[in-house]
Amino acid sequence: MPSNQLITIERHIADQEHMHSEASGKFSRLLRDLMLAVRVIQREVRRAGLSDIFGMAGGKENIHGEMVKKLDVLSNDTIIRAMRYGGHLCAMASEESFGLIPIPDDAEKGSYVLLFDPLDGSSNIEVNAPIGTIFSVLHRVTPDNGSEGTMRDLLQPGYRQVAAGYALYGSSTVLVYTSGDGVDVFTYDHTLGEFLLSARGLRIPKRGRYYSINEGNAVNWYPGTRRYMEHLKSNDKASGRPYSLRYIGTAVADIHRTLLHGGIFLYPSDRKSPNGKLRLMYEVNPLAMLIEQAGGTATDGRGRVLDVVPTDVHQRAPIICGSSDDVAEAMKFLAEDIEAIEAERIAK
Ligand code: P6P
Repeated sequence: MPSNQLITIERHIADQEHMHSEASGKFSRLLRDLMLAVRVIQREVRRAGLSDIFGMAGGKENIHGEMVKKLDVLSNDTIIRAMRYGGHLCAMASEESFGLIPIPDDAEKGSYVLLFDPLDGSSNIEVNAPIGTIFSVLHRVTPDNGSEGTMRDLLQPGYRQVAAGYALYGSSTVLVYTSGDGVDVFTYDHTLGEFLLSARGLRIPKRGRYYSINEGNAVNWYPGTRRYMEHLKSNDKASGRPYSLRYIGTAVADIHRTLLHGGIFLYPSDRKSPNGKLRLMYEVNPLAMLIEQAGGTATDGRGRVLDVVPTDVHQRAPIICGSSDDVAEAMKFLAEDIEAIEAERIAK
């Protein structure tokens, strides 16, 4: 619900500190430092058209072989620089970095790990479409004794996240965040340089009227996905069909609309991408935590996606998420795909 109070995100995080008894303020300082990085990124995103920051970062490729744009590199470096000496992290991982990002030898190692996609939707940079930053915070599982973090601290299932959120650089810059006690929305006030609380306890509608999927992948869809899409596009006034298609191609933007207006977002398993396209640790898990905290559902087509036990920090995961009634209906169709996927796997 809208908030008419004047509360900055720092104040809000400090107020929520009681949620993390072991935090001793470190949790708040972690988020405070992350918000500084987001402010810097949003400044550069807003200036991107002015300074020569478009184009490729000297033709660099990221670990997925994708040409990396300068803003990706800058965003990645900004977060690392803002976080590595804060004393609250023992390790990081990013879409733009190969493996574990260590905390420097001369820096204090803390109790948390941070996983992030520094600039989600970078293919939309040049066309001025919304892009975003996604983050996920976990408590370390190795001894909290000031030692370096390990891959074990990073590779935890999504239900163990202690906080998750995203910044969406759209017509305004919003930050959507949860630390397990519901979803709160903050809007950036450029005149103050502050994120101000704009909605508290965001709840996703039980059902929506939008579906969000890349229809260009239809040729690769399994039968259940195809039948579900035909169902959504057929006439049935009583259930509000046909739904409208909305697909921006930036997960943060498509999920933000789904959170506010309801409906369903899908990047499912298909014959070309058996594990979907989105990355589990720093895209799917944080977005799924927000959807669930807002009262929605997030599945990988088999079960709760937050229950998936990761084996690689860059692994992909199918995601079907949004309004609980819409996802429940989708699963009636997609259940058929599980058999088709299994049959094709055995046949190979
Ligand atoms: P496609 C952006 O590159 C991204 O990782 C997500 O933000 C977005 O949802 C997806 O890829 C779009 O992928 O295949 O539809 O272009």
